[in-house]
This record gives sequence, C-alpha cells and structure tokens, in this order.
Amino acid sequence: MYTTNLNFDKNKKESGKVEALEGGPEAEAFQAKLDQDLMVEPKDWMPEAYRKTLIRQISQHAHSEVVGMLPEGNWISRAPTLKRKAILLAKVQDEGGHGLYLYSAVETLGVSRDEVVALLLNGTAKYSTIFNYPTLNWADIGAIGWLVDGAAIMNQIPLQRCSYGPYARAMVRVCKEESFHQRQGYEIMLAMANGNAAQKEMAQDALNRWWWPSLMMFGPPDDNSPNSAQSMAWKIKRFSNDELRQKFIDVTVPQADVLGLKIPDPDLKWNKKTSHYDIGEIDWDEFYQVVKGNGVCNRDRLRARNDAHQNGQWVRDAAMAYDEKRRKRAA
Ligand code: BYC
Repeated sequence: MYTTNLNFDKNKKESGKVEALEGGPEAEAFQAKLDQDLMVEPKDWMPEAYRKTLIRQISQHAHSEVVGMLPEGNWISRAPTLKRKAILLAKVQDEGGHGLYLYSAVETLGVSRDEVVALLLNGTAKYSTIFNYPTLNWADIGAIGWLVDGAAIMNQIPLQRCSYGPYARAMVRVCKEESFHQRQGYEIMLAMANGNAAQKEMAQDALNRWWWPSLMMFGPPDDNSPNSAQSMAWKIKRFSNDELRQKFIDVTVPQADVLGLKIPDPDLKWNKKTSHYDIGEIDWDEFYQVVKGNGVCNRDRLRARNDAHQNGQWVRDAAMAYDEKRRKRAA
C-alpha cells in the first residue's frame, strides 16, 4: 500500500540539497496545496515541523492501535459464546492491522518502524490513555466497542481528509472497520442491558467506568492543547479536541437512552440554546496522571509490549534470513 524506507530527508542531505527557505517556491507550493485542499504526498517538500508533527501523531496512533489490542485480547479466551469469541478475535486482529497501516504510513515520512517502535518500548512515546484502564468483565468489552471505538471513529472520520495523503488514505479503511467494531460493542451492551438484573447492572457499571476516560480520548481542552492550532492550520486536524468531544457526547447520550442506561454525570443536560449537551467537569488531573504513566495498567501494557517484542525476535530473524537467502539466489 505504501512505499517504505523512503528516507527522503536523508537523501536530501546526502545530495547536498537544502530545505526550502520559509516563503521560497517549495514552501509556497506546499501552502498552495493546503489552500486548495489537495493532499501532500511523501515526495513533496514539506516543512520539517509538519513532518515531525505527522511522525508524532501517526506513530502514537499506531501504538494506540497495537496497545489497544491488550485490554480486549484479555477477553478472547473468556468470551461467553463461540460466536462472541470469533467476533472479538476478528476485531482484535483488525486493530493489529490498523497499527500496520499506520506504521507503514509513518515510514513514508523517512523514519523506520523500528525507530518509532523503540520509543514505545522504552516508554518515551505516548499512546491513548484509554488503554491504561483494565477490562474487568465481559460488559467492558461491550463498553469498549461502543464508547472507545465510537470515540475513535468520531476522531478518525475527519482524519480521512487530513492533508497528508498516506495518513488520510489509511483512515478510510480504518473507519470502515471501526464502524463494525462500534456496532459489535453496542450490540453486546444491548444484549446485556436487556438481560437479567445482574447483566444490566454489569452494563451500567461498565458505562460508569468507561464514560469519562472515553471523553479524555479526544485530548486536553482546546485552551490547553499545545499542538492544535498548528495542526489545524496545516489541516492535519480538521476539528478541535473540544469540538469532536462534543460531537461524540451528542450522539452517544441518546444511544445510552436506547439502552436504558444512565450516563454517570449528574450535570449532564440538554442545552436548548446551543443544541448540545452540557456536561460536568472532566477530571483532567486523572488524564495527566495516566499520560505520565501512572494509570492502573500503564506498567502492564509496556511490559506486555516489550515481552511480545522480545518473543517475536525469532520471527524477525527468520524473515531477514529468508530475504537474504532469496537475494543470494536472485544474484
Ligand atoms: N492519550 O496538543 P494535543 C483505537 C497528548 S486507537 C494520550 O491536543 P494533538 C482503538 C498529545 O499526544 C485510536 N496522550 O495533541 C484501538 C500531546 O502530547 P505530545 C487512537 C494524549 O496531537 C484498539 C499532548 O497530550 N486514536 O481506536 O494535537 C481498540 C497535548 O495534546 C491524549 C488516535 O491516536 C490521549 N488521549 O491531539 C479499540 C487519533 N490526548 O505528543 C480502539 C490520532 C492528547 O505533544 N490522534 N494526548 O507529547 C489525534 O487525533 C491527536 O493526536 C489527539 C491529540 C486528538 C489524540
């Protein structure tokens, strides 16, 4: 799908070419593309800060997909029926696939997948806070599909129009799959909310625990979001964190009503003037604690990824050995 290891930035240095000066013809061509809503492609000139921002966001997005396999993977062997198990297995595999498209997209920016994965494994790179919360029971799997994938879609649909071509194109397929994921989660919630009293209570408890962390997925409030202004000017982000959070709240509250479940927010109310729901205070201290690595599962998640990386070393070695053999034969 994508070319990998283009290393165009390094090539530029090697061939002695210098970056276009601010306001030079290459910078003007870049800006003209943005103004016309055209996509910037890997071989196009781009400001170094634009490239770095994309590497940061796309690699963190990829890490989130891969780390995001862990909380749900925890329930594959304990899904209540064979059908549920098969569906969950497919969903978790999809998330791994999303990670692969995104790592490929990030490689078009001149960094290798090894480099960005190393930053995840040593705890330097971020991934979504939501995956540092534990999945305690089956209802949590419903809540993740409904709320976490629901929030992810809300954020990712506009990313299909992001100014960087490989990222935007990766999002098209990701969004289609996320839409199935959201429905499978909602359907689990529907079954539990319409089940016996204990099942309904489990569904409510899962909503209580996942609601606020899901709202935090959209990132800090706009007035505390250092990257937003520039990312929006570059058309990487098409909506602000608060705008997307509000859209998510507005579509999700009626879905909770259909389930007969209560959103755990005493201040939640419909605002006739704005035609949006108002909500209570989000606990941003909790968000920053989880970002800093102090969430319930941060350490477990990093340990699991590091173990998987080490245990997979023989696969990478075998692939390299096979490639070497093939090259020799071809030569
Ligand atoms: N968690 O200036 P801001 C999925 C960081 S996975 C952790 O607003 P930006 C799924 C942020 O990185 C879907 N960190 O940043 C998978 C920044 O720190 P740095 C995941 C967060 O980038 C499996 C700082 O806070 N989706 O769907 O303009 C199973 C300041 O924030 C978070 C994506 O990754 C957070 N929640 O906006 C099920 C979407 N929020 O990097 C489901 C792609 C903020 O400066 N990413 N931070 O050190 C984005 O759209 C944007 O990066 C964000 C943040 C809206 C998340």
